[in-house]
Amino acid sequence: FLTRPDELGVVAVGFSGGQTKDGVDDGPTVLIESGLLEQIKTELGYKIFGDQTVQLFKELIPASDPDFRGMKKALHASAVTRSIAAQTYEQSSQGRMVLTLGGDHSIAIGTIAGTAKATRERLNREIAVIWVDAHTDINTPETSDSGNIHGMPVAFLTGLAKEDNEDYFGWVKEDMRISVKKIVYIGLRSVDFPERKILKENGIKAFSMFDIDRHGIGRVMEMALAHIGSDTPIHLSFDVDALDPMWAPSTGTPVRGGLTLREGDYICESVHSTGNLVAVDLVEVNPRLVTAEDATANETIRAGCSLVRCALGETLL
Ligand code: B3U
Ligand code: MN
Ligand code: MN
Repeated sequence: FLTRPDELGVVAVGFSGGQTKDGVDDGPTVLIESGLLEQIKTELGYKIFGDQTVQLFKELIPASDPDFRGMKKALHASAVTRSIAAQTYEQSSQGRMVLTLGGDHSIAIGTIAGTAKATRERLNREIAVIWVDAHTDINTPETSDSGNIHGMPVAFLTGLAKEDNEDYFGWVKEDMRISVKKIVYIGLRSVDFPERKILKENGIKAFSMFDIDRHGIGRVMEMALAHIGSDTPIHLSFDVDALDPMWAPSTGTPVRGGLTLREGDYICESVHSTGNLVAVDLVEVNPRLVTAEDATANETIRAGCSLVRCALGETLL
């Protein structure tokens, strides 16, 4: 294993400013209240480090935050993700696996920047990223229709979107970036036209729901891990909307035709079993978006907890 097998650094991020729906800032609170960290300690045997109280980053809200290059609330998102990067860097530098509970997916700018830099310094290695999502989140500020930053994290992390101003993600420097060659997408089914072009032009590896139907999740994971190469540190960034809304309805932008819970768990299990996992994000759980069938958001919370436990080795002990 590339990290200490019994230590976990936790970062709990109640941030919703990368999109426009309230409630995703409650995600980490409900995951923790449902007993996730307790299970990780008592059932999986990890010692937990880091600030386990949910951070809301209200103190980082600027007096004024006008659109910048079409991005909404970019000053705040930049400041929050910069703080998250410092925290994942700190945990990862200690050789700990890092678990970040979100929050919307914009926070991955911080989580991945931090682990990428720490892993370069600690192991002299570039990380690979497995991005499990219905969406590609690779819009640049210029290609984005919505201006929502949760649709842009991969562009900033790969340098496809660049900015000099440190107040607007200019703090993401070369040593925090990842290579387009080392990203693999799984679960895609809602990709904007300009994003398709970006994927093609950069030869980015992507397994859509079509590929999963065609080959099965087992073969897709074999191909995904083969693309990354063995012996490469892996950051798993899991957007709960990759799961079908049957399993995870409480999320901001549900898209039908997604992964079953077992397929999601299998992805997490197979990444865990490589021994190369260095960080996990679970994002976009929004307990305020409830349905007639699930007025409590319980299904989504249970699914989120299951994914995290699988990534931490529950089923493979
Ligand atoms: N691609 C669209 C929609 C979207 C991206 N991520 C989510 N939705 N969750 C956008 O806004 O960039
Ligand atoms: Mn996402
Ligand atoms: Mn998504």
